[in-house]
This record gives sequence, C-alpha cells and structure tokens, in this order.
Amino acid sequence: MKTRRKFIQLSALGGAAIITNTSLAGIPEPVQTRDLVKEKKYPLVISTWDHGMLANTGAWKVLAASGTALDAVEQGVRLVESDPELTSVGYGGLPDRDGIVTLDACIMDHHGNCGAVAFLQDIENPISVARKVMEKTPHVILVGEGAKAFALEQGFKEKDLLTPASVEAYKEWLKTSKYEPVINRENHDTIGMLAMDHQGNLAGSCTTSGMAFKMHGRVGDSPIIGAGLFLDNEVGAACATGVGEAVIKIAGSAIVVELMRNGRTPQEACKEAVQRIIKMNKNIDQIQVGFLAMNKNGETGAYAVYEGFNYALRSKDENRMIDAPYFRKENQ
Ligand code: SD4
Repeated sequence: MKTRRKFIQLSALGGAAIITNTSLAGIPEPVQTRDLVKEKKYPLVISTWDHGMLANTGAWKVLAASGTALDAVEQGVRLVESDPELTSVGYGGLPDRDGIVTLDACIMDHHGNCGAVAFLQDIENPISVARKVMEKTPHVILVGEGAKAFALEQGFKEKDLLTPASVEAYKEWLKTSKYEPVINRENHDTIGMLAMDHQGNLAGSCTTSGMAFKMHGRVGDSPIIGAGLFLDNEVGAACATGVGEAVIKIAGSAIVVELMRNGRTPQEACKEAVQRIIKMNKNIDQIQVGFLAMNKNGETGAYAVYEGFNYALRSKDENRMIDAPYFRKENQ
C-alpha cells in the first residue's frame, strides 16, 4: 500500500510522476510514466440538442449546490418538458396520428436503479413520474393508463398537453399524410441528459413525446433502459436520440457503455454504435440517430449518422454547444 509520505513525494512531482521499481541489483529503474494527479472534471452535465442549454441550467443549479446527479438530471429535463415552445418533449410535444400526445421517459441512478413510463398521457413531467416508479414501486416500467393512474395517485396533476401550435401542426399533417406514420430524419429532438456530481456519481434521464404522428400506442427507445439510456457507475453513461426503432435494435446505449468498458473513449464508443446502425439499416437515408456519452473521467463524446446533431455541456469552466461528428452530410 502507498504510504502517505510516498504519495506526497509523488504528488510533489507535479502531476506526471515516474513510478520506480527496484531491480535485482537494487538499482531503481523507471518502469512507467503516468498522470498521478488527474484534474477533477466533475461536476459535469451534458444533454442533447439546442434545448440542452436550457436543461443544463436546471441541472447545473443542483450540481453547483453539491446536489446529486439524480436530482440534476430530473430537474434539468423538467424545464424542457414544461416548455410549450419545444415540440418534441412534454407539454407542446407533437401528437400521434390520432392527435393524442403520448410521452415516454426514463431515469437511472448510480446504483443501477431505474424507472420509466411509456405511452403516458396528460401529465406534463413524465421524468418525475419515472423517478417515482423507480423509488415507490417494485417495478421498472409503467405504461399508459396504469402509468397515468399511478401519477395521479402520487399527486401529479392532469393537464391537456396540446397547445394551439401543436394542434395546428397536426391539422397540417393530416392534410397530406393519408394517416401514414413515417420514419424520417426530421423526427428527433428527444432530450437525453447525463450528469456526474461532486461525488463522481453518474445519473441519466431521457424524455420525449416520441416520433411525431406515430401510430397510437407506439413506444420508442427513450423509456427503454439499455436503448435510450444506460449507465454503469464504474464505467460511464450514454443516451440516444433519433429513430428509436433503430436504437432499440442494437440496444444502443448499453452498447456504448460496454464499448467504453472495453477501453473506447466516449466518442469512439458512440461512433462504433452508429456504425452498427448504418450497417444494419438499408433505409439509412431516412434514419438519423445520435449517441451521447460520458465516462468516469468526465470525458464526453458523441456521434451521429447525419450532420446536425449537437449537445450542450456545462461544467465549472464551460457552458457551450458542441457539434457531434457524423458519417453523412444532410444533403446526402
Ligand atoms: C423516439 N428517440 O421516440 C425518440 C425520438 C426522438 O430524439 O425524438 N429522438 O424514437
């Protein structure tokens, strides 16, 4: 075991230290060089798309006050769920092909506890219901009427989630759609959020109104642990955005975390997961998927099929948007 005195000597070398070994002849030999004093990069929060900036302000309030990553990822995405201007999440989210707003969300903590709701209606903040599922029930996922009844029982208020703008968009869609649900590249903007708190613990959340004008009853990747969100507190965390069907088929976020476990950086892991999606989908022309990841060192990365995916990062030093690398340009 390293003694305190030895540790101080090594630290005094200024970060990069030479670890020595004693040879048979008794002569110390350098055997490796490494950074002993890693700069602490957390607390830290990242989240998908432009609305990630708004979400990060909520999460940062919690993290800066030494709150937990779990509270941060809940409070952060609630702001996006409650914003009527944002048409892909919560209140104001675009409805399904029957004109009904149905919401999917999940949340996960550093112990691997998780909760989710799917096909939830008339409740503004599905992420908070997902957290209650995690904390107050022996289950992981509640759906539809059961999820709503549970939410009401927990004190959530019923609310009409349609806004004048989303009703207008639905009427426009009806004019040309022939009631056909479509998979296309425009159907994205789920908010996925990953945070690491002062303790170095991870948590994640993911919430969406899903693919606009989807079939009634359709559930995407966002509330599915392992698809839309996954984390392992020893390794890192990942979340997904884009066409949920494609993400589910490769267990997307779980794969990204496993790739990081095997030594990939967050960006390399996201890139490899995207490559799998490209390989398995003949109709990739219509499929945008982006992955976002963070490892336990506080390194972050992302990758997407198409140009245009970005994420927001907030730490003590930074508050900015970062463009994700991609395989294809928008006009391809
Ligand atoms: C889904 N992944 O329901 C979601 C859609 C989305 O950004 O908006 N993702 O498939």
